[in-house]
Amino acid sequence: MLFLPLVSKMDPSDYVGFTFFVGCMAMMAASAFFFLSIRSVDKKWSTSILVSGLITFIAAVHYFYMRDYWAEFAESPTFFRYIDWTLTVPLMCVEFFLILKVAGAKKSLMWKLILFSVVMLVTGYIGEAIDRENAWLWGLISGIAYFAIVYEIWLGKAKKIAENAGGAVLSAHKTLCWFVLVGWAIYPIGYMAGTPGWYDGIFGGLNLDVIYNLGDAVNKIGFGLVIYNLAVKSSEKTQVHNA
Ligand SMILES: *C/C=C(C)/C=C/C=C(C)/C=C/C1=C(C)CCCC1(C)C
Repeated sequence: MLFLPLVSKMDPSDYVGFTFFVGCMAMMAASAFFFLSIRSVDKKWSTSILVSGLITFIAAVHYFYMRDYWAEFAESPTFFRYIDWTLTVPLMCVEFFLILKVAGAKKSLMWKLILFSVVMLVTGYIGEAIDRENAWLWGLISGIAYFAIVYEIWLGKAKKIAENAGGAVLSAHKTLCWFVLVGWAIYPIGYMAGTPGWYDGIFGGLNLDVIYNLGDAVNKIGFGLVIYNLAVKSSEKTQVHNA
């Protein structure tokens, strides 16, 4: 029988591999934190915290594979990366819906955000893995879908619902909006660093995977912590009311 090692040898000077390794650990630790926090918040927030934990847990498993793939082939694990995103980014759209649901958000808002995010990721994958010649064009289409998400949450219906809700929900919504505008903008930089195009001279020297790994740590763990904070804050309030 063929013996397949579970752990590949890692070069101590391989800083890209290091970020995969640390990313895997950070995602695991965050998952444990979110899962164990579920019972300490109000019941109405438990699903939101659960989804935060699922996002980092799905990422942890993918990072385990991506770390190994990188160590074995010294090549970007594009396929695993995009499967990870295709599962976790729609879940982040679900998070927007879950926190606004208490203020009367409809499911159609969630599906709209999910649809935009799938368009964003599928076109990004085509540009990165299939039609690299036209990476700039696929990146542009992906970018338009990204801006559709930004528009919807910053200025569209989601914003109105958040404003009606006010209080902790509004401030959590605002923080998540900033994550999408600034935190998610890290990804197109990684894309431009890793695909050929007119932007080669600007981002060509950077490593795509290091940028994506940084983006994932900021966005997946940070996003979850914002929701955790909202849940804890508004659970405290209800406890005071009950007392
Ligand atoms: C946890 C993973 C997250 C939050 C991933 C987000 C990914 C993006 C916002 C990717 C966006 C892209 C563009 C806006 C244009 C170039 C192609 C992409 C897919 C890298």
